[in-house]
Amino acid sequence: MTPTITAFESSPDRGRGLARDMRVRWAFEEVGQRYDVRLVSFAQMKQPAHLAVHPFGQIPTYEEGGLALFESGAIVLHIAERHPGLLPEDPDARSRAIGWMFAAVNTVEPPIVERSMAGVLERDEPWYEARLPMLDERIRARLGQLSDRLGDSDWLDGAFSAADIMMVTVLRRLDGSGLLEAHPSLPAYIARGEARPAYQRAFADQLAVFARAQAAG
Ligand SMILES: N[C@@H](CCC(=O)N[C@@H](CS)C(=O)NCC(=O)O)C(=O)O
Repeated sequence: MTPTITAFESSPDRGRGLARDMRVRWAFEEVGQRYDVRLVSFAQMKQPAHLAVHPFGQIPTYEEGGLALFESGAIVLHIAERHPGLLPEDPDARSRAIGWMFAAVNTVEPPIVERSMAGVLERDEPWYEARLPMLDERIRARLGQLSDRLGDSDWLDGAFSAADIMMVTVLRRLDGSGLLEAHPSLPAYIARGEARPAYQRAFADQLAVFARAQAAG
């Protein structure tokens, strides 16, 4: 059965591939699994039909037969566990890769999301300018630590894995912030991910959704 995921009908990032369906699309492309996409509006995401699949009214979701999943990390892990190629065979290496997936969403992503949400929701507040350096500093600290660990390696822990899908897509959310450039290994790491044919197919597919939405007005 072909899995179906959900994605924004009209992505607020205007096709930059920053929404979290991108990491799921990329994982599907890496393993060569076909998938369908159901596009949802912001209003539809808050309706009972979508809330039955995603309790927080967000995208992405994953449905296949009787299985319904939410949380992009859980979905990518599910794909990686059912197809070869995205997690190491060796049990210890596999556990480390899964650990890096958690690190991406639980340690690196939160300060990045907080900064971008502040930019959207607090930009006109009197405290915004004073708070921004504190938010930036929290991100800088994480980027420094990540860059130290990555060193000269191509990927987080040996061969490319689902962990790199998660980390690259998390770091891409900093595009345009000016925060990545202090650690040249990180833009290079992102570029290695973006150069993968599977990434490019996933990116083109999500961009086509945005282009169609624009054309439809
Ligand atoms: N932790 C969740 C976050 C999901 C999330 O924040 N999705 C965003 C799009 S990238 C969304 O649906 N935003 C709309 C909303 O929250 O109303 C995951 O990784 O799947």
